[in-house]
Amino acid sequence: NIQACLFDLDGVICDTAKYHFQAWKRLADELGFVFTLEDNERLKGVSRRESLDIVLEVGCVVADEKAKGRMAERKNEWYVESISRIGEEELLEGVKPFLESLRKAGIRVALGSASKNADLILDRLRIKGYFDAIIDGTKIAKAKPDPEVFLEGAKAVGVEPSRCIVFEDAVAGIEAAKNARMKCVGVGRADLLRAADLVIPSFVGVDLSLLDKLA
Ligand code: B16
Ligand code: MG
Repeated sequence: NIQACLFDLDGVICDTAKYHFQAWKRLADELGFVFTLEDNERLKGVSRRESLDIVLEVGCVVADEKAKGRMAERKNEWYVESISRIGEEELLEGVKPFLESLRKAGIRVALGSASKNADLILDRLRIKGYFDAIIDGTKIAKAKPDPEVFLEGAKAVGVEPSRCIVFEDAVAGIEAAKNARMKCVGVGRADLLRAADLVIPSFVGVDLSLLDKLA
């Protein structure tokens, strides 16, 4: 039986990708090259520093470590500025009722995100109280597809990996769940998330019966 659900943040609970995009685009504008929404797809689920390397590659910009550190910091300041203003309305549809039903059923809930801003985002969305554990970019050393973030989540809520379901929108995240020997529900397009055990387009209408399908 499933005893815990582990959630990715960006793309699963909230669409923060658009704010990441605005901030990376602002950096690209300053550096004098074009950064498109399509380029931004490559950053989903990827850590901040790895994202910067991809952005600089798009612009064919070469920079030393010190300069890169400053760029990542400025991008983050702009990003934090936008997410500091978000509210409950940015919660993706269906997420809150599903979190509520998990709580009522006594299923443990954890966050497993690459973001170092996860705490702030959960605060702004007013859903922190639904999480028994928050494992984010400040607590892990190895990025997805390494299973660390989800294994730590399972450990924090005291549940065996085989009894956990991961909800993920990124291919690397699904791989991380599989590497952790957990069940995985892809959130998004079935043609892109083939490695998941099951794919849902969104949480609209999703209830506890989903857990039985994967048990
Ligand atoms: P930060 P997730 C990821 O969140 C985003 O998908 C990715 O685009 C971002 O670069 C990464 O967090 C790091 O975020 O700059 O806030 O530390 O999908 O793992 O919840
Ligand atoms: Mg994600």
